[in-house]
Amino acid sequence: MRIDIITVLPEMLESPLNYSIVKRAQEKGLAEIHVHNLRDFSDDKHRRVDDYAFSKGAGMVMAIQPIEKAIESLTSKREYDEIIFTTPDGKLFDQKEANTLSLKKNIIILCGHYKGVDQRVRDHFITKEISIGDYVLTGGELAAAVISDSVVRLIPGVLSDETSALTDSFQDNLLSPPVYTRPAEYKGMKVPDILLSGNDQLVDDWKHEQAVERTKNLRPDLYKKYNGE
Ligand code: 6GU
Repeated sequence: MRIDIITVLPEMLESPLNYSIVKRAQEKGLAEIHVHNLRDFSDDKHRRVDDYAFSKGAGMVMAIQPIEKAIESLTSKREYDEIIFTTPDGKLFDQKEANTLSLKKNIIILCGHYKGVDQRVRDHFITKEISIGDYVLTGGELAAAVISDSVVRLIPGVLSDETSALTDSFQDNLLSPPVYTRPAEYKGMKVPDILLSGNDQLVDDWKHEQAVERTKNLRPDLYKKYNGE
């Protein structure tokens, strides 16, 4: 899978996507992440990418020209499955969307900034608008990093069996059960006996029970979905 990210702050995206599983996915050739500086596509002599809104008091708006040029420079080279815009008024991102995106070949993520982007960009170039939660970030860069991270780890071959996405929280609308490692007892705090029993069936039943209990207590909204409500 190839992800092209268009941003006014490329430095903000270099580091978060160069660690751990996402780094390994790129080294294994399973994912390619390319970050592009929007300013490089501005025809303005000062490399400006924003301008005043037509309506008073609306602040600065990302202009259409550099965005069209940046997108065109990519779409002229290969076909893209989605052109995503990160924005607080987009559709809420979730694990289902991450699963869907992980099956795509090429995607573009345009990071929102300032007061917004010229509506013509959204109407004519963007195929999907995504928000990562009901709060406001200073820009779409962290959202693009969140989306890329959650999508890349789902690409087949990226995770080992041990860390398989099948056991992730949210995969079946259940939170993960608690986990423990050695020692079996630390300063009087004990690991549940059942985990030391060696009975795989009992342990699996216990884990499922714990996952259901945790979900019921911590995420009643998810628990409803789990029960098919
Ligand atoms: Cl995608 N962008 C911004 N600026 N704020 C957000 C967001 C995106 N998602 C949640 N808050």
